[in-house]
Amino acid sequence: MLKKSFILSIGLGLLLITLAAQPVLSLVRSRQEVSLSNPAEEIPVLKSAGKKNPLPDGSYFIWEFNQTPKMGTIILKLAVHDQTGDKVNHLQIYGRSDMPSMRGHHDSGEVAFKVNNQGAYLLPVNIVMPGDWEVILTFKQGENILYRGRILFKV
Ligand SMILES: [Cu+2]
Repeated sequence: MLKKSFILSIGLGLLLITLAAQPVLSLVRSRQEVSLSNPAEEIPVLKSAGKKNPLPDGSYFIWEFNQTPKMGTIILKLAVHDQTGDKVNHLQIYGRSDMPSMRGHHDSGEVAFKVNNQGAYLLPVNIVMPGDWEVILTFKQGENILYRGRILFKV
């Protein structure tokens, strides 16, 4: 009789420990998810120059440089097309250039592309050192970030 209630109380104790551990486990899990969404490594690498890069709403954009990247100022050019292929320029697009191997040393900060009279988005990129470079693109509609992607290239 005594043995039975002893086993019962152990069982109850284990149950309580399991229940108490639950909120801690879910807390740990949610913290990991938050920290994973931060690093720049998470931003997808875009398809190469001249190829269609899809946006979440079914439209797409194509990027290219005005010349083979070299020391000095080169121009990054984007063409955004809607689902039917027409050129559009209602989005705000920002570019941020830097060298991934020495992040922060040549960081341009977020710079807005300017739309020219042919509806193309243009951004000057200053190449100050040979090596691997990136431009991180951010597409915004109002305050909402629609899309982020990065261009990798070598000088
Ligand atoms: Cu550098």
